[in-house]
Amino acid sequence: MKTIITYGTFDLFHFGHVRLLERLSKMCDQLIVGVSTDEFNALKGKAAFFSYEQRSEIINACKYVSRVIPENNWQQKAQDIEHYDVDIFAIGDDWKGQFDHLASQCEVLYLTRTEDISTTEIKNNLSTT
Ligand code: C2G
Repeated sequence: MKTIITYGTFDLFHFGHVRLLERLSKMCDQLIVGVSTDEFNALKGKAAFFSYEQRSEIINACKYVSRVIPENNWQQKAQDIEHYDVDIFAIGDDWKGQFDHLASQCEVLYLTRTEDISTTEIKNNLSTT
């Protein structure tokens, strides 16, 4: 069974997120998503509109996702890869090069981001209407 893991905040779930998860799901039998907790988001300097519980509920409802786990810190990826017997770590190419060190444990894949959509853009557009 081929397993892929990816991580993110996934706030205001949008088609950019969906297309990433859809592409990944087609490459594996099991897609695990680490959703950033509110505490970890604070470390990332991000303030999500939806809470961790709400964002996790939304990701869990996505048909492309097999399992949702909390992302509590930067360091857990190595343990998660071992624990879940992950074949591929994947993330959008806005992170290109940042996780190459995981290549000692599994394949590392950076997928192209979807153009013209981001949680920040959504928030900015809504705040000006
Ligand atoms: N994404 C995308 N296209 C977009 C927006 C986002 O493909 N238009 C991808 C990102 O590249 C990422 C995932 O969707 O792989 C989640 O994006 P964010 O919620 O912004 O995640 P981020 O804050 O980058 O957190 O340890 C990794 C971090 O937790 C990643």
